[in-house]
Amino acid sequence: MLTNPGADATQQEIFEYVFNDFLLASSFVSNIALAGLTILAIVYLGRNLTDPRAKLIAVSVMLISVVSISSYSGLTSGLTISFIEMPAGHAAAGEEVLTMWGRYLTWTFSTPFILIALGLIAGSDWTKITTSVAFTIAMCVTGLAAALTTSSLMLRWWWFVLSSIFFLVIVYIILVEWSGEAEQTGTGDLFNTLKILTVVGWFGYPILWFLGVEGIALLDVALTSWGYSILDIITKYIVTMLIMVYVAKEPPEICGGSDYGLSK
Ligand code: RET
Repeated sequence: MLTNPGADATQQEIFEYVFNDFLLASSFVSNIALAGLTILAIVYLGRNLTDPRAKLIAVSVMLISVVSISSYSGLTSGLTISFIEMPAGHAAAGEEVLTMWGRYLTWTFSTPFILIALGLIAGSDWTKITTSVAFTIAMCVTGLAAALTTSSLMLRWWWFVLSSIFFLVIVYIILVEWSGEAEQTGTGDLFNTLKILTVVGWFGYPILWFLGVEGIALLDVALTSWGYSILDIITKYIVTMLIMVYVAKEPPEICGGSDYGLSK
């Protein structure tokens, strides 16, 4: 049943391929369910919020799951999956391998909201928050380029190196800049937990990319996909829940007052 539909596969063939592989399909569907539950939990926990800055953090974390539910729907339907031929020298050279390029594309939209929420909790400024957002977009788009480059193996790895350099900028902002700021803001305890979950979790993505079919092809597609899905559970839903439980109490450390963010 699991015959490879190849590079000219129709969307329906990809859809059927995904659903013939229980492990692969469940790695998508479970995340649709979790993203949906997380959105409902945010609505519930945030129902009494009044402070505009606390609400901004709640909206940011909600958007992570809004992007996620859409991303996994795209993968499930086969819309954002393709079979692409690997270049010469790759472990699967000449074969057409399943590439979940929708993941890399949608991280471009989800990771900025994780960083906005973290930066606001640390009490950082918009210069650093915007810098981290710009670099995560650069990291995800170059990661997408790495996955979709079929002309040369060297260029795939060059994109990977570029993306990794952008990633290190983000790691620096979180570990050095925001950690220090969070101590001063008084959110150090929560930020410390979020920082560990985020930095450790985020390092898992390039490691999986490296070990999976995109990289040295040590892990098969379904295992790689579950790897990403588990990392998503940690870096998105668990991080979101920790943030929302804290923000729901509207502690003064994260509140901005009723005129916060007014544009007049
Ligand atoms: C890639 C491959 C190229 C090198 C690097 C990567 C890093 C990806 C990361 C993704 C984080 C995603 C999250 C998604 C949540 O929605 C693109 C895998 C460095 C860090 C947190």
